[in-house]
Amino acid sequence: MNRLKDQFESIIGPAIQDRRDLLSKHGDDVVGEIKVSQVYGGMRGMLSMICETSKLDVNEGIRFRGYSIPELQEKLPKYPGGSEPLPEGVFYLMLMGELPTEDDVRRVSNQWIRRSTVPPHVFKVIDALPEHTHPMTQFSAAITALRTESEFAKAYRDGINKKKYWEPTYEDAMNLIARLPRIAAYIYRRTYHNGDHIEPDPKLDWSGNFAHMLGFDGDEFKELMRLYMTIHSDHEGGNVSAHATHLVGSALSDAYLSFAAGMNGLAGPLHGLANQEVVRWLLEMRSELGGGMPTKEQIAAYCKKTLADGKVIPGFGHAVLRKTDPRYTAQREFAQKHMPDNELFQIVSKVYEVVPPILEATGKVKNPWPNVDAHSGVLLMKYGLVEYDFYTVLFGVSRSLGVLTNLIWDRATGSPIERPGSISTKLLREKLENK
Ligand code: NMX
Ligand code: MLT
Repeated sequence: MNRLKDQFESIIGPAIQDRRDLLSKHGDDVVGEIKVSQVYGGMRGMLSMICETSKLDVNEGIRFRGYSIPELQEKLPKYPGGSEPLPEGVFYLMLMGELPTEDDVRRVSNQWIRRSTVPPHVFKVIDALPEHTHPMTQFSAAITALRTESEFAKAYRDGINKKKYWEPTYEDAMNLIARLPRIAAYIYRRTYHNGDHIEPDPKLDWSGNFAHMLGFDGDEFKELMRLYMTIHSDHEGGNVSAHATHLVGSALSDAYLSFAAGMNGLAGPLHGLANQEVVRWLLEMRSELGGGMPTKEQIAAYCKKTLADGKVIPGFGHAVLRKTDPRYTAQREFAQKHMPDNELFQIVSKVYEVVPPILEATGKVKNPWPNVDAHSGVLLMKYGLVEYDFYTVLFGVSRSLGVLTNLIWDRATGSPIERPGSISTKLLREKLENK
């Protein structure tokens, strides 16, 4: 018996009915207008899809099923002796729409342990790539290789009824989430530790075991992983990794293909790769300035040079947020608690003071405040995970929780193939000027 799956099944019917009611009452109501600037401007602010798991407020940041990050930190179950939320809990919350009990979280943990064996051919695919291959490329290739295990692909070939699509999708999502830490740790150990791999410890939780397989067994690092995996898990539906997963999934591509698409999007420097770029930028700045603690004036000059060179300051700005990202704040609080004297943390804090007015002064940056990626790297550096090219893989492991939950919901509610319209500039001009 799979209690979580049964519980989920029991909420599908009411959710579908709820959508039907809304559509029958308001199907022709207008929820927004589309400006030409939005059509050219990356569809910014266009309300165009449903995402049940989380919602981003421009000022307050992300809420998971209505709960802010501080609320998650307070209300979600913790590892015994720990103080950070378990990501198993945020997964349950996103899937079920309600806070989990300690038992619910333990059951999710157990499910993922039970499903965590990675078939050997996936490791062979990773090993076939040159060792210098970027970790995100290895990650994406491994996820695609794991597709051999897709229950949805098999069920579809066997002629499954569309009402049942969600069932093998649930199985694929749970199996994939369970296996990602092992795959990610394998890539890390292969790339940076001479292939000296570490066997999983099934007594640990999902994040604790991930930390262990990476080679970091300290309690503080495990707590960091629990926080990290919780706060990176979802950011409503329109961000590149979530949207790419949803888009590809809408063609009934299985969870493996869809998630690999999302990860290929996360690997872009304006999205998840920004976490490695931040550390690269900080270290380059420190080394160009001769090492040690830079002054605010030196940081300001370096930022202006970055902008003058036609580059972005990584870790700052956001397509939706207009205030400091609460994920940044949660990580800052972790640093204040565990590593207040750390030099890189102090540099990050100074950068936080210096950058916003400089970006504001450009007159074009809509959000001068730091995002999640501005802080994550320095925490990892402190515990010895210094190979920053790997950081986006950590983001990806966490992001699986949100985007795959959404894929389950997409299948459960019969979400259609996504197919927005497009137009050429010539035709748009004719449409606008000949009206
Ligand atoms: N440094 C320099 N210029 C910036 C920055 C920044 N941090 N943020 C925005 N701008 C520029 C942007 O490039 C654009 O310039 P142009 O008109 O010459 O093309 C202008 O300001 C207006 O951009 P916005 O409307 O403010 O931002 P947009 O919604 O287009 O992009 C980001 C959002 C996040 C892509 C952008 O702020 C950025 O490139 N930030 C740095 C990279 C980063 O930290 N990405 C991580 C985002 C979070 N995540 O994990 O995904
Ligand atoms: C994310 O977590 O996906 C990023 O903050 C980007 C976004 O929301 O657009």
